[in-house]
Amino acid sequence: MSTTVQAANAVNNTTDFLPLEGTDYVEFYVGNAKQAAHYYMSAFGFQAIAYAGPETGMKDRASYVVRQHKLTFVLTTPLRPDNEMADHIYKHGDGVKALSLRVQDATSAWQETTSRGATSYMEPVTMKDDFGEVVMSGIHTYGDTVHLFIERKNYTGAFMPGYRAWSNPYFQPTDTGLLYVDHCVGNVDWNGMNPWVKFYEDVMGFKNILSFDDEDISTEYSALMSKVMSSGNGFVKFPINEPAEGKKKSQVEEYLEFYQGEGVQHVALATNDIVTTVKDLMSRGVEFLKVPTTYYDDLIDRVGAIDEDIEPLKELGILVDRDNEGYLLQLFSKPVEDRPTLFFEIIQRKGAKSFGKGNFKALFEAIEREQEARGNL
Ligand code: TYF
Ligand code: FE
Repeated sequence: MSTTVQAANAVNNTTDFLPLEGTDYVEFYVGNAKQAAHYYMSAFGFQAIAYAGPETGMKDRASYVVRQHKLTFVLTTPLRPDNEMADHIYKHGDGVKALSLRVQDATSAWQETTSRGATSYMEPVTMKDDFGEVVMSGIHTYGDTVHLFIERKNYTGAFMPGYRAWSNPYFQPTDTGLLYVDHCVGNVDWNGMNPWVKFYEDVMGFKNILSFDDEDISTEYSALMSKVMSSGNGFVKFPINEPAEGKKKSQVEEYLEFYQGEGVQHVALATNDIVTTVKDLMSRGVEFLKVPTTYYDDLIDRVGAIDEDIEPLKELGILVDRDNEGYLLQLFSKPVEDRPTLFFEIIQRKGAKSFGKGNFKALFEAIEREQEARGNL
């Protein structure tokens, strides 16, 4: 057991060559963006915000922007087969293409990262319309995933130039209390974790704040290793998983097989009231992993006193873990596509800055039951 908790890097000042203000949006490449947008609205409680497509001058795609508090998703689909979007969907199925990061200066972000070895995805471009100006640039990360740097200046339009405001007065689902992106996890190839840790350190100035080795997180079957990378100010956190040798196939291996390579495994969405949020999501059809009810028998012995009643947590299957600074509540959805690839985590932090190590065993056993049912263990 060699979990290492390194000092929180509170000291962040002029040395941060890539100051990030947070996640601007997550863009998904999907087979049918119209229907995917409807799913995130009806099931997760997002609101319609903006649309881009042939009607707005984007001939090759349709993109729907949906939002809930500070959480913005873009659902994009190609309208023809001969492009990068169609290739992405053919290979990976629906998945995350871009983890877009808000910056003050997208030109500097691109220069600082590409000069440190990042491969350019998109040179800085300035986009203008009647509502102002947005500058965007981008670099490649693991697999076919990219980071876009978004500089919004004082842009006042619905989303960005190229998009128009979109809403449907007859369909405005209530929100489910999802607030912002807490972290985004990448699954990378065998022996890929340390090279990608080095990439986030060298190219983006991130720090490794937590590490889990295969001893920490091997269950009877699957095994993995994980290192959590954090931006200097802690606003952006990217854990990186790689598979480890276990008795049977690692859940990370299953992902790599079905995603046909490296990619985003889960996006963790923050709430201030996980019981209400999860009840609401369940009633709208979002499916979650279940742990055995024995998990709750000794919960208070393991995590100490908590503000919440145990009964609703048990009923919904919500997991709890504690660290030096507080505790957290979390729950994981089943994959949201037919391939066992991307899923969501719902997380409520009550002081804790960790990732739920105390839940790994119960969680990974729940994942393995699903793997088993799919015949992939
Ligand atoms: O983000 C994390 O580290 C936690 C735990 O396959 C986790 O949510 C790690 C790996 C995994 C599922 C969850
Ligand atoms: Fe997580």
